[in-house]
Amino acid sequence: SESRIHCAALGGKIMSADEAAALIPSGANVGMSGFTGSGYPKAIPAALARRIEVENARGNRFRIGVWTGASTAPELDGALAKVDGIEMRLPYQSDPVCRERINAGEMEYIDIHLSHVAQFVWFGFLGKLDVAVVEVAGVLPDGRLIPSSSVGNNKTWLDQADKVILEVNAWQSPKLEGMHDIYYGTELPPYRKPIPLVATADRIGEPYLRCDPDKVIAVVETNSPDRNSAFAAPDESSRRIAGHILEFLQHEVRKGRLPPNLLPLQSGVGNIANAVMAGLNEGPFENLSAYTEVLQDGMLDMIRSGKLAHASATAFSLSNEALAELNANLDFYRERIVLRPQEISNHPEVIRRLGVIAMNGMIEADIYGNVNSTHIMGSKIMNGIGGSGDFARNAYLSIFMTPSQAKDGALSCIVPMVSHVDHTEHDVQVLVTEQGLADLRGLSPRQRAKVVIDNCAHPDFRPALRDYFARALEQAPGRHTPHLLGEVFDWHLRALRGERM
Ligand code: 0RQ
Repeated sequence: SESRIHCAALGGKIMSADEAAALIPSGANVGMSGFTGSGYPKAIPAALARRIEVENARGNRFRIGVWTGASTAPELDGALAKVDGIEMRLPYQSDPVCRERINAGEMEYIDIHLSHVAQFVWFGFLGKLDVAVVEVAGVLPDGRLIPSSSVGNNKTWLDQADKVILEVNAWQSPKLEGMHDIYYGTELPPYRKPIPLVATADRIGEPYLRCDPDKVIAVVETNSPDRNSAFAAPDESSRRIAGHILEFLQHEVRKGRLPPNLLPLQSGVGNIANAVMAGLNEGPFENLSAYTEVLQDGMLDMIRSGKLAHASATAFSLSNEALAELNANLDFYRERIVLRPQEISNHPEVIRRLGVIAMNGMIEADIYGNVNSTHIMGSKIMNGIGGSGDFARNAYLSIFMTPSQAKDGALSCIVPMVSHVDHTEHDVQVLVTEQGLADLRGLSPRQRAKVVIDNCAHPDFRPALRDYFARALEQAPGRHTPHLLGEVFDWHLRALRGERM
């Protein structure tokens, strides 16, 4: 097959994944590409894991820091976590092996807003980035890089790392060229300028990643697919959640608070988010746009049907079938999709300016509207905050959604007080479960509690929530946000004992 590496200076650095992995020292902070299962390096993490296993067997502790865009795949997070090769992981993961290590206290993990990562590295807040390992779709004669199926933090990794290792993946479509928009205008304070992006389709940068060829120490050729995320057909609960959201958006249009084609949509990961997109695809709205971080199957369907005129994201997260559809029609999709660095896709300034409608999943919400997106029973991490905070805080409308119950009805996802807070009551405007939708705008805490219990809680848990709230109103020392501190976590404590909440 024809080589994707058109730069003579880099052609001489082609080697095997094992040879490249041997160039990464223990203790290094490694910035890897990858975002929600796309565009991650396919060969070097596994080679590194093999090397780590050998070193560990010899009694030499070998661990690295792994920084990424967001979640990756079993071949990266899973392989390195399995051999206990990760000292520090940031800013987001969703791998079962990784999660187990973190929750066992065997791996450090920092859960960071995705828009913060690049600037924290530039500010020097996270220490030195030693090596970048970045998957690309090709190399131009002058050394510039054609980005892969995600952009994530790659620009920052390539700029900040002392050494760069490239994986050139021939499996990625060459037609990705031209889809990306890499913005190089982010100066550091106090020299920052406004980001000149005023519509989702705007291109403000260039289609390639810059890379100093002198810093490249290895180039590895691969030919491997991205991890696929299979989506379940929307279940009854997801369809009802989607239905409530659609009805609400139509209501907002009638009230004149949203234009007929809405405002740019952001949608999180998972089956509920996908169901909402499926609902919108059948719904009455036309000429929609998206300013989001992950582009799932549902949005691709909407682009194909013409409902969604344009989408801006930082990565794809597609099923096998959707990926095949994308790659077969890239000329069509390239006109309608732009992939940006995550510091731009998730930038508070841009999200606020565009007036994004943010829709994200949650683990639990409390009666006053605080949201927990990350922790099971207050201490066990699930995935991470990801981009949900970037969007929720700055959105025109911030919507959080979940089924009203978890674990076959043993747990209520509406509780007196969340066991961990990711999004405070100040950043949450709408809560949705299959039971209904709570519009919290303009409501005081006491008013919110009533609406959240009546509209969102499962009927089985409503009496206990009403009882708690009534007694808190009577007995709490303050009547603004009434709580009974002595019993507020009894719900979670019951669950931890294996009882029904
Ligand atoms: O656990 O798989 O062990 O049964 O939590 O729950 O219902 O499968 O929900 O896949 O939509 O994920 C918040 C995790 C929801 C996700 C979260 C248990 C439940 C199950 C998952 P099991 P579901 P989803 C942009 C936006 C943060 C990042 C984000 C997330 C598991 O949406 O990671 O928003 N969000 N990014 O059983 C105990 C409860 C529970 C519970 C659910 N109340 N108590 N366990 N579970 N509710 C994308 C990026 O940023 C990259």
